[in-house]
Amino acid sequence: MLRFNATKMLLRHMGDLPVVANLGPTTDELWHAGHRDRNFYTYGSMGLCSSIALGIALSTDEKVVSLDGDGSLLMNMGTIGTIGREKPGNLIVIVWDNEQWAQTGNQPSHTAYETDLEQVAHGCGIAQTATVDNEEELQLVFLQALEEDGPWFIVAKIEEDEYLPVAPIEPEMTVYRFRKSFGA
Ligand SMILES: Cc1ncc(C[n+]2csc(CCOP(=O)(O)OP(=O)(O)O)c2C)c(N)n1
Ligand SMILES: [Mg+2]
Repeated sequence: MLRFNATKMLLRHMGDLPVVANLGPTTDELWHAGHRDRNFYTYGSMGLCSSIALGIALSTDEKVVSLDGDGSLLMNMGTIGTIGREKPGNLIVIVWDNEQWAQTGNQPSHTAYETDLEQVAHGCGIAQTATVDNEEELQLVFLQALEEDGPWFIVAKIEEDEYLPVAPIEPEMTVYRFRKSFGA
């Protein structure tokens, strides 16, 4: 599965829901798939994607989608425990798992070895989990996650592709646009 194609598919089902994107190509591909006020791009903030999404989920009744990365989540694995503790029913975490820290030189991450992030989520008390390796399965579980209470934790196994051009993101504008979209 390719992250860009899968991102476009998710956006087609997402309507106006807020989405937080991991730094680097995940953010770039979200921007290219469809720039919108409710995209929160986390340039530079490695490891904080799902933490930010958790905070947003706790402050709104809308579903909130986190598009995280295996390497980033591994660096801040405590956030999975916090999600399991707080259990926001409206949070959907999708981990793009290419089993590597791709953008810094394709170093294999722990998920290329024994670490199974779905089992970690389960062990942290998150009941709604899945691991998928193709777009059809991801679509099915995502549609279910949009309908049913979570928190959801979905590991999406992906292959690396050519990178798209870096998106013209300005962090201050991201915060301004995003907050304004909630009426703040
Ligand atoms: C605190 C911190 N450490 C290291 C980096 C450098 N860095 C940026 S992205 C990245 C790898 C991210 O891996 P992953 O989340 O799996 O995304 P992928 O590159 O595979 O798309 C690293 C190590 C950083 N930005 N911040
Ligand atoms: Mg990765």
